[in-house]
Amino acid sequence: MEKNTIVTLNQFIADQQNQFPFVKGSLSRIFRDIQLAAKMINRDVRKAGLIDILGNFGETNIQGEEQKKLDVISNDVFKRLMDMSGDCICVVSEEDDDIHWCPNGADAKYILAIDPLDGSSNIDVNASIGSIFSIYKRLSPDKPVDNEDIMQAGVNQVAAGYVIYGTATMFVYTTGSGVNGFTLDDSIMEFCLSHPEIKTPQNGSIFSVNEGNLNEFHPGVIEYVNWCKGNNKEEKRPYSARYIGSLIADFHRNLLKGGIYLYPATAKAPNGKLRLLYECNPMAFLVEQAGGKATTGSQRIMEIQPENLHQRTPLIIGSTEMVNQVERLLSNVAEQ
Ligand code: AHM
Ligand code: MG
Repeated sequence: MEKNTIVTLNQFIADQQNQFPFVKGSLSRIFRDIQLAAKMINRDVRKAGLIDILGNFGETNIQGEEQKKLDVISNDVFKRLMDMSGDCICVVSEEDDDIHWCPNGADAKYILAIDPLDGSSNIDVNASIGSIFSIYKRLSPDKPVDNEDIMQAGVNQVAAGYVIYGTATMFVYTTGSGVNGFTLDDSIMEFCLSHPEIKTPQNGSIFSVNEGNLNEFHPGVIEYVNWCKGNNKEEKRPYSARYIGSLIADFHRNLLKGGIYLYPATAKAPNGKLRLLYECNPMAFLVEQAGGKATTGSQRIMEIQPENLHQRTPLIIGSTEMVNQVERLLSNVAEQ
């Protein structure tokens, strides 16, 4: 990117259409709508403290978790925009029990999976949160869409990305040809290319994990966390621990600086906490496109065949060499 050149997300997508014809048509319109959703959620997040939309909505979602008002608002924004355009057949959301069928989308090609507002425990304390999206194509235009279309493995994602509402708001996405990041210039309300062709370092010195659960982890993960804290000047250990409890914020930092994020299985939660469709697959697609790696510890995240909408999976994601090291320790312990 030449210095002083301003490339908006819309311009970037228009240019991509020439390079990658599949981005044309309804996919680019879905991007336009996600961008609009991001701006609307950004507006609400920024003024949440002023207009009494912080706090709990008073209901629980399918996972039995309390919903925040902003969770509900963000979920509605995405679905409303998709309903209006008719470019998606349906939306599956972390916040909804069932599939949301878009009234104008019966003949559409795409399926949208969203976590409309991830890390919502951070809303009330003004820490970074994010929206996550992932797009799949229906398997055949000749048959009605069914579970097979909606529950495809992550390797079939057509696009994925996130919006981080941090000190600045950023839109980071991939369509399978690298990862690009755009920062919202709120004086003109446009996402402008700020992080072209993001590549994550192959190794890093940051580890992000909820250490409060350490005693419940697999012995291989415990060994890895202790290894991160061990002393070795050449290997830049001890590593720095950085964990805010907001996947997008932890992931985004590690993506740019090099590092690893772990939400492993615990004794109480043998499949971990994070959801395959809404959180793990999109982040796995992004990290792989940036040169990193995402695994359960024994399987590539994007190769998991989903069996239900709200399925959870352990997630170990980040710089390739760091993820490899965890996999090595896990398999060593398994062999003993
Ligand atoms: P959420 O989708 O209900 O917000 O939960 C997902 C979040 C992630 O953003 C974050 O990394 C993780 O849960 C934190 O969980 P914990 O508080 O158990 O460490
Ligand atoms: Mg979430």
